[in-house]
Amino acid sequence: MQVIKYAFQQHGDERGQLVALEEFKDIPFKIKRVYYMYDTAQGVTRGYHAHKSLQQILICIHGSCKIRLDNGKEKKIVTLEKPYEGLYVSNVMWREMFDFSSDAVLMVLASELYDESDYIRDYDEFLKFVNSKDGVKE
Ligand code: T46
Repeated sequence: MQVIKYAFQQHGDERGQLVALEEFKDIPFKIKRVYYMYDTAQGVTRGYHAHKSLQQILICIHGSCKIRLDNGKEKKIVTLEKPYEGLYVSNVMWREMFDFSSDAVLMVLASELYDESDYIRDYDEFLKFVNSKDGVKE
């Protein structure tokens, strides 16, 4: 499994840092939605689902957290701890977010509007979806 972690350009000067993200330039899709999570209780794991179509970039703009990615065949854990790093999470990828620091703010740039019907929240159903896609040319 290939993990795509972007290091965004930082526009730094004596005043501090600034990161600018533009769709189709820094982000490989049109950004239709932005959401973020914070005040995550210690020990909590979020996610436990995949998406049929949604693509996202996860950026831990403050603090740190870990992301477990699972494509149905392989699992990888990625740490996000820098505000200029972005993790690309493709569709058909099971994700779990955990180990949030108490000050973590995890921001997500999403390719689609919120749509509950795009979620696969059952792991066995996810594996079936992965297998049904094998051999299908996209
Ligand atoms: C994902 C990971 C990284 C909305 O009303 N609009 C939204 O855009 C979102 C994302 C959520 N919600 C509501 C739905 C639930 O009642 O907010 C509540 C919490 O959502 P959820 O339990 O899905 O949150 P996470 O942290 O498990 O997952 C979220 C995203 O839903 C998901 O797409 O990939 O973050």
